[in-house]
Amino acid sequence: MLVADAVADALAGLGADTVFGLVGSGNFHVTNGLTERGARFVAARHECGAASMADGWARLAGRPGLLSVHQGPGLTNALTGITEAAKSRTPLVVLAADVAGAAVRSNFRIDAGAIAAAVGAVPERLYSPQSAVADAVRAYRTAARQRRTVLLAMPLDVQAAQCDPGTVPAEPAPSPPAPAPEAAAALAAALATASRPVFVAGRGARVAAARQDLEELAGACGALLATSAAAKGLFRGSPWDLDMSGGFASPLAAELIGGADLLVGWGCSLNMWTMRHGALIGPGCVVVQVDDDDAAIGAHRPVQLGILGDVAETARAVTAALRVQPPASGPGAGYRSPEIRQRIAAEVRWRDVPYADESDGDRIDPRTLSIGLDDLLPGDRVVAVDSGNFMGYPSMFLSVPDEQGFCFTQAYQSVGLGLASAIGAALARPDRLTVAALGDGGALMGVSELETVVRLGLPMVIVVYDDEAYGAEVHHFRPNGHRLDTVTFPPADIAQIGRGFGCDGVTVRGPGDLAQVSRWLDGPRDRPLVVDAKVTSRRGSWWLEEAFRGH
Ligand SMILES: Cc1ncc(C[n+]2csc(CCOP(=O)(O)OP(=O)(O)O)c2C)c(N)n1
Ligand SMILES: [Mg+2]
Repeated sequence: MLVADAVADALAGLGADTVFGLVGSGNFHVTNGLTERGARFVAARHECGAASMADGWARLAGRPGLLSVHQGPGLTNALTGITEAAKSRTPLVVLAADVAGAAVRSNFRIDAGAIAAAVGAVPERLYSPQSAVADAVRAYRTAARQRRTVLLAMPLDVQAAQCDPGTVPAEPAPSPPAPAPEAAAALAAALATASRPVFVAGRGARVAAARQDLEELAGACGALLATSAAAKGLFRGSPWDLDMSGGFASPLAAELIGGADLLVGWGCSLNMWTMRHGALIGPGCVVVQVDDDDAAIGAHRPVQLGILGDVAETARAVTAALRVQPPASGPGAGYRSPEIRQRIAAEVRWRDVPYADESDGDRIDPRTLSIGLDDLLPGDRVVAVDSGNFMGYPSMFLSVPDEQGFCFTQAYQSVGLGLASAIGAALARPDRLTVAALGDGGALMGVSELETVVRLGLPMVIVVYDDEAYGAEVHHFRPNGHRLDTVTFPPADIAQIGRGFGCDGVTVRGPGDLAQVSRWLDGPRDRPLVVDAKVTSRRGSWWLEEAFRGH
């Protein structure tokens, strides 16, 4: 069998059924091999878009995504999306064609392994025709089991050779790691005596599907519940849900998290974003971190207790330990009181925080826009957000039904990945309406994938927070009186650009214009909708200052 076919065979046999990419001669056979074995191929218009589609898809499908690219420029074009996936621990296999070993002077030659290592991906390679199937299987299993982005370089000479396909040995997936019993007991003891415990659940809680176990434990010790942005929506519907911790926390959430005497990060790195550079950790607060990755514990801030273990396994073990030594204040007391419950119900949502609407007839206040959209768009939605000054508005004002309703590709803080990640998310969750929230800069950077949205017939709403600028830079530098002509642009008719690609396009300058969005929602939704929202930009967003402190 041809190695390219044998590799496709092995990957399909492991469950790979969706592959994103852009096909050149070097990845033609392996991509066709996958489709011949029943996989769906999604063609992107730029490799970076393909990478972000695979990333968004894998986040919501909960399985490794596949990305197929041509050697050389096909790979380098994809690098920003690959880097985001690697930093987010997205399980992803990059099928990257590579030049033949002897093609020393090929113009396509780059050091694929060095590139993978440089951006935090795992370098892998089809080393020989005989090892190719084992190499591909190892790449896929590393992605799936270690949640890594793996770059599988596929030299053309190896791909074109013959091999004995053999069989892929079945290997049951290892069980998630349980915590040491003493560590679980120590956390139970801390929770039993805490007066104001708060749980902050991150990506590790999301991938461990740990909601129920965490809620049970939180109920037993009276903890309030929050998430990092990566796990937004995890506790949706709980009366004790504070939504996101960090720069996007509402004033009440920040107050209650800041008042904790015990804070437990569950699969959450407690980084500068989630903890506002430590400002959300009150004086004397004890910090505990639970993670299945030893290196993550204490990496961003000192913790008094670190527990190595899977989030769900650990939550269950601590709940069991707490039964042996229940809280002195009685089960379920802790931070939970009728007054706090009432305040959370009335104040924790950003849309319930009073603000002075700055809409001026020509441009709409981004908060007013987001609240208006939150009212109009069906609740069963996925919100995918690009990077920029605008990014907090959709993140904070658009509610999501659960942790599968938010796609936040911000680990690399790159502008321009939002639309493509929304395409991946939409393909993973066709049962939901996908909303891509972009800035005008990110929208125009990733605009080639508008054709993909149209071609795939995705009923997507693409909202562009259009301030005709790289707003993040404008607001960062304007206060010091710098020249801003490098970061400001003349108006662009983004609705018309959308129509050019085959979308419906509407321009929103005030709340009344949102009726056009209602009409689209009431219609057949047979083409995507681009909403060019001309937003006010009198001031920088309040989370932006926080962000620039991290530069
Ligand atoms: C690929 C990339 N290039 C440049 C930057 C620096 N940068 C951060 S935010 C931003 C502005 C993005 O503009 P836009 O999408 O319109 O969002 P806005 O800030 O205006 O809300 C830029 C250029 C980046 N983060 N990523
Ligand atoms: Mg902008």
